[in-house]
Amino acid sequence: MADRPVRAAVIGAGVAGILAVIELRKAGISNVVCYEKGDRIGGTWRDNSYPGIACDVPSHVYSYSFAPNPEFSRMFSPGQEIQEYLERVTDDYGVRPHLRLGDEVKRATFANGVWSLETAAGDVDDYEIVIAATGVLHHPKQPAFDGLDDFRGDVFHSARWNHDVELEGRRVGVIGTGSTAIQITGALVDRVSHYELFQRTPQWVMPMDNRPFSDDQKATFRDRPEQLEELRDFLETTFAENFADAVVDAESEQLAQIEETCRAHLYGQVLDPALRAQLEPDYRAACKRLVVSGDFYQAIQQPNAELVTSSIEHIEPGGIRTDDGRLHELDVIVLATGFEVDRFMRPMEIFGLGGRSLADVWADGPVAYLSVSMPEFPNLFMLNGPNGPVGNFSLIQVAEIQMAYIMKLVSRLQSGASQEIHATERAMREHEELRIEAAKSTVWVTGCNSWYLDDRGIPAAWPWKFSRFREVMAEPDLAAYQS
Ligand code: N01
Repeated sequence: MADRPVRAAVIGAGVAGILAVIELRKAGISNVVCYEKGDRIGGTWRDNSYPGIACDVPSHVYSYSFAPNPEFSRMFSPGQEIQEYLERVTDDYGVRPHLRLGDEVKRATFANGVWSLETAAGDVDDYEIVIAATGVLHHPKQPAFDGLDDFRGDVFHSARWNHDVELEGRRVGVIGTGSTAIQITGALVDRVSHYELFQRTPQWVMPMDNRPFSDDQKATFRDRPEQLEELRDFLETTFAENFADAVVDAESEQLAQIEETCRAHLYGQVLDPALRAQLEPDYRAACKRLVVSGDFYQAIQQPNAELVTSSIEHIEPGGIRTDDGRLHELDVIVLATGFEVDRFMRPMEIFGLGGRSLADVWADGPVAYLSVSMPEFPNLFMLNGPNGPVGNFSLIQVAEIQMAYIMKLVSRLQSGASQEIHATERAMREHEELRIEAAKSTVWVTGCNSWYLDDRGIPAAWPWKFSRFREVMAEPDLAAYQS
């Protein structure tokens, strides 16, 4: 019997949204609209253009399995290259005609078997299926520093870099020591007259050897795709075994090795005992999201660089006043202060069966069954949704695994085997209980504060090995679904 025609909406044209369009089309669904509030595709890679931006997951893993890219310049490629790669995939895989750029979805309401999506422009369109690919690190977090508005110089968030602001020869202060600030430090110190890094909490830094691929290597990848595939397999396996599996077992040997590597990195690179003491965390490596950098320690020791460890008291017209009474005079302040990580699809208003509101369901924090489905929100699926594998993972790889799973549910909708499919309340609750219990063995709860932790101090992440993620996501357990 022929599949019934279904219409699908994808919200967001970042790495996951582009993938969703490709996979829906591959399954014969041609009526696909991808809404993107920005004016370009790319998500994170469009929004983040700060100096030094690179992906610290190896590029050949941080790329689509079906679209290998022999041209990546380095093991860890710069952000611009990733954006270009995504633009190319968008063209090559026919995603472009499905895009509605600059079109923000404000509301989604489910009634009579269809989702009605309402955009900021006031358009309303109906779809049987909605894939939310709205990203995780999406809404910049701007702490309310007293006096920030009085600052005479320029100030902007790292994810909203103002490229009109001159940096050469100026005094620049960067607030934060997450992955972003560490990358900025390496790229900016040599360009500015004076550089200050405002650290609230020190970070463990994993060394990174980021040599370029030679022309010969790239030619081999081009001519012998099986070699590139082998490299990808190797990187995936080593990454999962040595890192992803280590962080979910705080007692693991691999984690001890990561800690040893980070400590040796610090002690090998920073010889001044006072500075080293300021840079040495008092919590376990990878408790916070592990920072990876080959140049941070050298950069922060440059004569024009300073690590500021006194707390920020307030900001005034001339700069940042710290609680030791000192005024740090600055021309530019960069807020590398992270993201509101619990937003996901919000602030979109989403109403499921019987007018059930997502805002109410998520009032105490975002929750979903296996990150992809929520009870009473039929035929709405999420990519990189709540409590999935985050952190030092390839979110492209994660999204591919989730999308393959979602497509198995979608095929039931296409065939008519199901009309409305959504996880049961019971399945979601049972999954949550197991997840919260398993999180107790992870390194994320060993005594640090991080964006992984939700308001209750529970890691909002997948707390098991990556192999378990693959196993569970291989085939939907239909008993966990109402359909
Ligand atoms: O943000 P963060 P990020 N006063 O939340 C500090 C991914 N990423 O943009 O640690 C003073 O990690 C805060 O201090 P503390 C990656 O997953 C990937 O750097 O909370 N300081 C912290 O130091 C990463 O984890 C790549 O004490 C304040 C910093 O701001 C995620 O994005 C590259 C403050 C925020 O760090 C987020 O990284 C870059 C305040 N009021 C990012 N509020 C890749 O390579 C916050 N801070 C793939």
